[in-house]
Amino acid sequence: SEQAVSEHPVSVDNETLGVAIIGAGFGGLGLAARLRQRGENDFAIFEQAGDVGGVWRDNTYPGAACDVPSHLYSFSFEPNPDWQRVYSGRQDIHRYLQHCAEKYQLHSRIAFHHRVKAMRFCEHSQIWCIDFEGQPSRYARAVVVAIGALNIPQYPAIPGLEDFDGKVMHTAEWDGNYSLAGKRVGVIGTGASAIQVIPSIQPEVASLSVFQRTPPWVLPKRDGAVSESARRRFRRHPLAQRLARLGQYALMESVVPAFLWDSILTRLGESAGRRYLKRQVRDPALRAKLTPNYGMGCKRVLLSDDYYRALSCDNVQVVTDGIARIEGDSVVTATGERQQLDALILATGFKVPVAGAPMPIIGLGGRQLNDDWAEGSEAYKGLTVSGYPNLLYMMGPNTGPGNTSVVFYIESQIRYILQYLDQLKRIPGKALDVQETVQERFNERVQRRMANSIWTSGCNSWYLTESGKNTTLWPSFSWHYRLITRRFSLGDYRVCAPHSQDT
Ligand code: N01
Repeated sequence: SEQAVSEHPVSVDNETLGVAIIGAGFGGLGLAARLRQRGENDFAIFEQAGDVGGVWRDNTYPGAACDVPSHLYSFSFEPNPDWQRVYSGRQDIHRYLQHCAEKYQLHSRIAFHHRVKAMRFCEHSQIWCIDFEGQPSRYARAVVVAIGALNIPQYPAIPGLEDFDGKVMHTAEWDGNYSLAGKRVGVIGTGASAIQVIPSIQPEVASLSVFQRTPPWVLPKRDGAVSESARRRFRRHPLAQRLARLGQYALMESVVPAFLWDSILTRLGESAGRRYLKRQVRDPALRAKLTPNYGMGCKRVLLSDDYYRALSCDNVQVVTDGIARIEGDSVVTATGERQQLDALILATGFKVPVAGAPMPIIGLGGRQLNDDWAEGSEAYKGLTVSGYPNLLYMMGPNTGPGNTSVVFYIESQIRYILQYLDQLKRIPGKALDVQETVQERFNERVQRRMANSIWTSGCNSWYLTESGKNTTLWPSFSWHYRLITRRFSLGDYRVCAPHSQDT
């Protein structure tokens, strides 16, 4: 609430940061590294945890990995010739981010264990006041919210879940001290996290019940180790690595038309998915259960070399009847069937991203971002929101990639933010607020493009708000996003001068 934020007007002094970056994941570290490259020090990162890495620090479930190829899932300004696998595991990505923090000497600029409680823009001084849980408030001219899109676990509303007589773990809150060996385990969900955890735990558990509500589209991942000779080549010839990155980019970007327009490409993708399922699953009854019933791409297309194989194992059963409730140590399905379990894994995803900020953010005239975004979040180019001067979002509304690398988008945003910050230096004491009409026109164009896409074709995905609006994905090619964020235009913004009275 507004009371949570310090009410006193603050003045610009030496204690006021040029930029406060919230979050030390890919976005926050990337921006900070680029600031460092430019010799700038007037920034700090506030991180709620005790380490860098964001989702790659937090999602420690067995099998956690990235379904975007490694060379593409890294900063273009910090290539890593030593990636061990075509698709990296969580730990390798986490180590890469730790390496970036060290190389760019970011630790001295990171305040760990700083969880933001609330933020308020002070019109009197044109600076942001940031309140933390149990830490003194800090002030900054600009705030970059780089908290990631998928960070709050979604617990399913299943009657009796809280009283389950066994171990319950969400994939994003894994308990590494709990052993699943020899246990009767249930997994709820069949999304991107589930298809990674299921094959990883299947060999060690006594039995595995997979509760599937919607069968996903799955294509082969074609993962594998990167040979030592390839790594040597990448080390010696940076151009070879750049070409590998470009190849991976082109491959991923080539699927975008299938999502934007219902086309022959979509049909080809679906038939590849069905052929893969047929090759992997011999049992026709199981195959029928696993056949998707919606257009490919409407939910995230999943890549796996071992998911179907794991589901075909003797100790696994796929339950499709729907979960009615949980009683004692049993999951009871809609048909009354009971599955007795020792442990229940919730691979049920995250709260709809950017549907609201996880903390109160108070802008001009006391308006709250959560109120403004109640019907679905909106920003200009996913980055700035009218009424919240000098607040910048990374991976904000409608900038999620459907099936390519988030890092490409992050780098586009970094470029824009750096230009924004340069502009701020030219108007000391003032702030920039994106014009409402500019933001509105931009979002009308986004939603017009979205209307023809596979994402609004009727399936129920986390991409959509309750009213069916897609406020998460970018409805075009990623190079298009790079193009529109290439140049910062002052004409899109209103310059705000300090008020004599704070409102
Ligand atoms: O979550 P999800 P996720 N009863 O929301 C089911 C990123 N990611 O953690 O489809 C029964 O996709 C739900 O069923 P349905 C990536 O962006 C990236 O897997 O709604 N089932 C679904 O099957 C991804 O998109 C990587 O019918 C219930 C599942 O739970 C995002 O994270 C790896 C239920 C949730 O799937 C989220 O993926 C992993 C209920 N009450 C994740 N409630 C990379 O490799 C939900 N479900 C980069």
